[in-house]
Amino acid sequence: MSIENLKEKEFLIKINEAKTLAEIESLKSEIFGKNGLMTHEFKKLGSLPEEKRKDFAKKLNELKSNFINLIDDKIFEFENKEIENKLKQEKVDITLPIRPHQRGKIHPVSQVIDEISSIFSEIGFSVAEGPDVETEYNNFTALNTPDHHPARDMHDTFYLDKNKRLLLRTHTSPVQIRTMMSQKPPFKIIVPGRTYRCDSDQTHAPMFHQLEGLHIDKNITMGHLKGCLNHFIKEFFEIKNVKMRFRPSHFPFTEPSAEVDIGYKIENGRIVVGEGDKWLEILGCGMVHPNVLKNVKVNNKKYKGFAFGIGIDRLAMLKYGINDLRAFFETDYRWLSHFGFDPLDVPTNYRGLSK
Ligand code: 2U9
Repeated sequence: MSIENLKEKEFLIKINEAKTLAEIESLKSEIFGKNGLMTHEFKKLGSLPEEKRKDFAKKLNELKSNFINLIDDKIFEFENKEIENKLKQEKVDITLPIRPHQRGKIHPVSQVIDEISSIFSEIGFSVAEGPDVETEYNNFTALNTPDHHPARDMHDTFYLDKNKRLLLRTHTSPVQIRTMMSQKPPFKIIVPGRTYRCDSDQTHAPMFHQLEGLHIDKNITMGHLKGCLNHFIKEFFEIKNVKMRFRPSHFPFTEPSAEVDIGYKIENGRIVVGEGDKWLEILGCGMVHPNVLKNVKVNNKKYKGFAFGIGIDRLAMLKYGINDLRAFFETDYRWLSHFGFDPLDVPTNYRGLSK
């Protein structure tokens, strides 16, 4: 059976002969758009007598998937061509002479990671790192976030296989899991690194940076956590005092959990951190959940500890007055020469972090 109104053959030829992405997109809307031919035919289904409806629907669905496959193949072909052309045009001529007046700069995110590492290494933390591609066990299950836990959806995960066994880590926490599984307590580490969530707008990028901390030992309390974070914030913002508050919160991997706000005010159009009557959320933290310790075979009667997590990109924006997150990842040399740091000025606490 053929559906006359659909001009099947005519469209098949048109799709095959389309020369540009725009042409194929316009054909797609002619067929599937709000007033498209296919849409019209589907609307007819309701008014057909029952004996005809089944056949007609079958044929329509066959045609639909036929058209969709053809159109998608064409779109794929055009998009690939576009990328190939772009790559050809953007080819870098590596034989060009160097430009001696231009020097490389340290990206604000790297600068902030170096600054934070310097602060924490002074108080006994070491830096741990791990892979960006993780197992769902290390990223979720071990962190007291079992299958079907709502927090899994909230993380908008990039899964790498159909069975959802491999993924791009949604936080740096799997590194703490790896460390605790392969070494013996006590643990006192910070973990900076790239993290990924399927989320992108003005204030979110699909790849962003986190820094997490973990301190597990005998007799560690929430008091140690407060003291540690208070010290960190003062050192990082290079201020003597900081107004700070802990708000109760919830994370699957810590209990109790809290979010930390610091006081701020706006003075002459600039943000002043540490004082003022406004509050700014800067990190999340808590005491490591006993289930997490059990999962990594750490005796949770003998050992306890705290953990915290900070978004590095936002912290860099805050400290260095950068207001567009997207510029961070555009590799624009002009932006970097403005916001970047001298590679020879390695941040240390005694010399001053950013001066
Ligand atoms: C282990 C146990 C506990 C890490 C934590 C947070 C709270 C947190 C966010 C801050 C800003 C992520 O980048 S962000 O959106 N993180 O609020 N992170 S506690 O807790 C852990 C980690 C590892 C084994």
